[in-house]
Amino acid sequence: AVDVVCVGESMVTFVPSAPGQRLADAAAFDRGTGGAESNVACALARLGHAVRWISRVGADPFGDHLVTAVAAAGVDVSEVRRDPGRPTGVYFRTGDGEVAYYRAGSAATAMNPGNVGRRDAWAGRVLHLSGITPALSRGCADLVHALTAPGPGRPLVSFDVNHRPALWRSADPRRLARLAARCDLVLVGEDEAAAAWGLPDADAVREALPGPAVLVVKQGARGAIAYEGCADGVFVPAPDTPVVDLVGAGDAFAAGFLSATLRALPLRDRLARGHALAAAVIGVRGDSLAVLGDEAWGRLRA
Ligand code: KDG
Repeated sequence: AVDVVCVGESMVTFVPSAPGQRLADAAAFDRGTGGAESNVACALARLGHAVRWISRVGADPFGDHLVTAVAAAGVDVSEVRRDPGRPTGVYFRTGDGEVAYYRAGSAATAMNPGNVGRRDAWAGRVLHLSGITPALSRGCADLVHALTAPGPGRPLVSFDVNHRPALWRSADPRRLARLAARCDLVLVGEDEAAAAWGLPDADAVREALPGPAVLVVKQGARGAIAYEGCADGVFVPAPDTPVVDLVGAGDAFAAGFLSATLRALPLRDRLARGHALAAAVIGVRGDSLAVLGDEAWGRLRA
């Protein structure tokens, strides 16, 4: 039985080998793997859950690398399709927000409701999606719409808003709020909610999104507030942790929160698990926790 299905694009990532360099100046890059949903999938698998990642990658060496890397974390990649006609997406980033995507027309942008079926995407206890996917193409937006529609057998649908301004450009980010409203668990940063929707704080986000059974509003280094049902928000502070690279913190948080959700832990513990995973990814370079060894994972599983 599958616990969690994650659907979304993954990319090979390149970060300047010399920290602090701008993309325009860097001559050497370290390769890694990125992609919000596969980051979540890998972390959940390393925490001991049965996870499937559904996506499309090119029939190219970067596609080989992604499939191998995600499978190595213990994720079921049997539903990842290889597209000989489109490349695998790649992206370059620094540690402080500079991003250059090369993903337009990538294999994953060809996902749509015709090639990713509900039967497969709804096969787990949880389906995890993010707001990156609807920004990739019309087909991807239709897919997220189809997978978040009500219907018999729909699992708990988790949605990380992941507003990426570089992908939305002129598109209206309120579309993200409409998609989030259809989901059962929504994760969003307070800064994202302000930038995308003009909402000033966590309570305003809950007012604007009363539907999801659970809403988590992350407040960066301060902590996170979660709302469940019509109860007041519960705040859990984040641990004080040295920052090496913030990218991937949201994905790790989502994985920790989802893992604790699968274990039916109380809300406070779900938030604490989210923080613990986020702290682990913040302490290492790269988008994911792929570099953590077995011992570190053993501690995170405990
Ligand atoms: O959360 C980290 C992701 O944003 C990163 O791995 C790349 O998925 C990505 C994206 O589209 O920005």
